[in-house]
Amino acid sequence: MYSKHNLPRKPFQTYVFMDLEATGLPFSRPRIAELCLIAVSRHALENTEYSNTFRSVPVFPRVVDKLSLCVNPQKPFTPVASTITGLSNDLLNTNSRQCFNIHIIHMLEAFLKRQPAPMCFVAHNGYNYDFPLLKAELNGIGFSVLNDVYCADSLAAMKALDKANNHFYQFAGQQSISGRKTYSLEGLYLKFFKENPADSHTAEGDTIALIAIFQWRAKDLISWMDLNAKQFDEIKTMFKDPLKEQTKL
Ligand code: DCM
Ligand code: MG
Ligand code: MG
Repeated sequence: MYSKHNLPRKPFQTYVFMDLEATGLPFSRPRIAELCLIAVSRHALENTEYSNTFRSVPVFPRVVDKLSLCVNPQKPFTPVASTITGLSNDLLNTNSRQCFNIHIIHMLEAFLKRQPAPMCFVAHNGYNYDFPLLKAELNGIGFSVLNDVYCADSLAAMKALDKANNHFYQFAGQQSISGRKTYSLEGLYLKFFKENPADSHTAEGDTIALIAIFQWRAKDLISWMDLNAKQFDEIKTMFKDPLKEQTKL
């Protein structure tokens, strides 16, 4: 557990769960259309409660801070992205959403300043999608760092824990037709709780589902992230110059 300057770091005090919706997959150089952050204390995660029902979804922490925003992506959605998210350029324009701008930075900074440090962003597939995409948007308006924030990918964590423990943890979700195990958010949720998560592919719905699957193995995931989280500074941007992507709509 080391900080940027290779000094020992305290265990994370806050986990900031995050999900982004955007105009498409990485090859399409997507732009953010919705962002949700839910900050939960280490204490709440370590003391996860369950209602009595067998295989029930863990009780959602009572004390959290939430930030959920819709953003005008200034780029056309791919048809698939629009269908799964329920968002479209028309809908965001009709509701006069602003683009990813300085006000988002101010909100992010203020939101993070209220959380006890050190803190860690957690996103599912975050190393391949959410963190590099957030980085691209921040770079696009001239910000490269979020000071002293770490980040960890829950999908990478679950794969690593499964591998290290000879699949004892069995994080892998439903078997797909091909027989391959999937670590998708929906697959894991369905496997753990025998029901579908609510509001899939909305930023808040996916963030809430992520918190539930994290709570299911909170102790192991907290330990893994304490050891393996990366500095947000270390994350490579998904692409350069998102503003070049701007399309007249
Ligand atoms: N996405 C996509 N096509 C898919 C899955 C996702 O274009 N089959 C894009 C649009 C989503 C974003 O990735 O807004 C984030 O995915 P998720 O909703 O799983 O967080
Ligand atoms: Mg996601
Ligand atoms: Mg999502």
